[in-house]
Amino acid sequence: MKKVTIMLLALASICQLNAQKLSKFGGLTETKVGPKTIKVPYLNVTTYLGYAAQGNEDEVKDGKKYYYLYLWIPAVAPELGVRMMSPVGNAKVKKAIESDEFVENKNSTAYFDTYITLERSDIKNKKGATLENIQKANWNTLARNDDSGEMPTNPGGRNYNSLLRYKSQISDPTKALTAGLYRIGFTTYKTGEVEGTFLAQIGAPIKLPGVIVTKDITKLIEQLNQ
Ligand SMILES: [Ca+2]
Repeated sequence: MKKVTIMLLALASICQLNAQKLSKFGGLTETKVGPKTIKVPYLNVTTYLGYAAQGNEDEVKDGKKYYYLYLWIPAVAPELGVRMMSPVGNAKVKKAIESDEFVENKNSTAYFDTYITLERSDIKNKKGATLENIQKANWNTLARNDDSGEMPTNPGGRNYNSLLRYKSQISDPTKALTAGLYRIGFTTYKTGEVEGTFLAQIGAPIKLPGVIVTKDITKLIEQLNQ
């Protein structure tokens, strides 16, 4: 009897871990592994752990509160992938950038239905990345996603987390993934409050040393000038 209980407990804890288990972040390139076709994992993956809460939104658009993560891409990328899930839960990730808000709220069980956009600005080099320029930059949405079946379900068992992949379109300078300032916009699908911990990952099929991900424009400028 005792053995059965221990086995059940072990099984339950495995299930709980699996609930938030993130698979490798695969890109658009596929390869055959035996009989299976798989998406080749991105070579460069940057992870950011954050916490969104009432009142710290960056913008309100169409009744939705938007939060932004600024992303500096140091070189031409053939493709970018972005995925986000909430809450962070038990997800295990190596070398994640932990924001102060996340560290202060890491035990929070609050989560939200994510919705992401990948946007590029008209700022293409470090010299142009001044506070004034960033505040008045023009942003062009390259891709967006609400719910992805490739992501772990939320604690309610729903497929509400997001994933997008975007291939550079070199023929059009406004759609090409050249070096410069990008941002990931996130909100909840529904209008209203956004609250909870979240994990955001940015993947690229090539090594991109010097990728910066931050919520703070001042920190971004500091890091660019280091
Ligand atoms: Ca969603």
